[in-house]
Amino acid sequence: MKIIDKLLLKPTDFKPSFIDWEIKGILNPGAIRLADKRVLLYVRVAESVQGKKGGMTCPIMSSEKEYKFDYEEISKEDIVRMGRWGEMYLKDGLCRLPTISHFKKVILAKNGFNIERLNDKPVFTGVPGDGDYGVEDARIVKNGGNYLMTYVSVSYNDGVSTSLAVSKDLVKWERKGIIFREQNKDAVIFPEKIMGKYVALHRPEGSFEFSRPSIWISYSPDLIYWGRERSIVQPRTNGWDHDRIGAGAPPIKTKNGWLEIYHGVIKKNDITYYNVGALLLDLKNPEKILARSPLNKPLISPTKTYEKTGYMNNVIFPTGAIMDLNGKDIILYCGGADSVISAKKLSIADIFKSLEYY
Ligand code: MAN
Repeated sequence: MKIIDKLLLKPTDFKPSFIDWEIKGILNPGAIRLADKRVLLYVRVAESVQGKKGGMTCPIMSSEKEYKFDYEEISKEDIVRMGRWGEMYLKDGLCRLPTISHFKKVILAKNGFNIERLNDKPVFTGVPGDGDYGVEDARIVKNGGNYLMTYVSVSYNDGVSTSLAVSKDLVKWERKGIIFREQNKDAVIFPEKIMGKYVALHRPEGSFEFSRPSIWISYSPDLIYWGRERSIVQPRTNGWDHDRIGAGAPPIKTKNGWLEIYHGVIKKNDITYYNVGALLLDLKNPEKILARSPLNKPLISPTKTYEKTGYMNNVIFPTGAIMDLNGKDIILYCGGADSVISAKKLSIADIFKSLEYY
């Protein structure tokens, strides 16, 4: 498959929020084409604060209005073990993150590849009760007259949930709170209602694991109350998407069906890989899977240096997709190794050719 790939953004392109903070990653952006055809990204900035005596300092949002924090000091003695992302599992059974994230705005030229403007000011952050420990992985879609943004909110009482914010102008966001409760990530909303309902894909996770984390569908009359849920796409035994999967970018409408770009995870010889694949869902009934990237052939694998090495090695994580102005290609915006953002242009015809049809 021919892919035009560009490393778009990296931590050194931005200034940390405070002088004693450090940017660990610029990753997993929401993307939307603006009315003037330029492209807006909401990039996730993950920052860390060095703790005292080898421990960790966890900032916790303390203000509705300003980017201001209280700090939880975590001493080395309190940490029982560290997770894959450096999450700290503490003696009292709770977990804390090594980074806190917010969104910054980037404007790209019409071609989706050239940076026109970077803004160091946070444009969307957690607030107390909605992302006390930050907001992550925006997915932005236009539905009717509204821009809808789903994002992971990591909160003191509500854990790792998915929240929704709605905007008319991509400037003022109205927070609607949690729409998919913990633990739930990778939620994307379709760009239009189907059979009179809003439709979302999301990825709940439980600790009582009968099944591996999969992509679920959910419907809503009003964007607030979601239901009629079921798992519609599952990880596959012996596939590149064996361990867990999650929706990537909001679905794109094509004449053949909804094109959904998703990520799949597999651990091989103790190394974890995040690959990218595609799904084609029926336009009228998105529960019906028409086609999928084959078991042995993801659409894109982490082969670039900036996907193989970084904060989390071997990760490509697509969260944004827009149509190229030629109407034939899509441009994906992906996190690379949880450290950087790349833009990748692929032809939709090539994607369709690569799929296995059911
Ligand atoms: C995982 C990773 C991190 C993220 C946390 C909390 O550990 O996806 O990037 O910060 O979950 O959502």
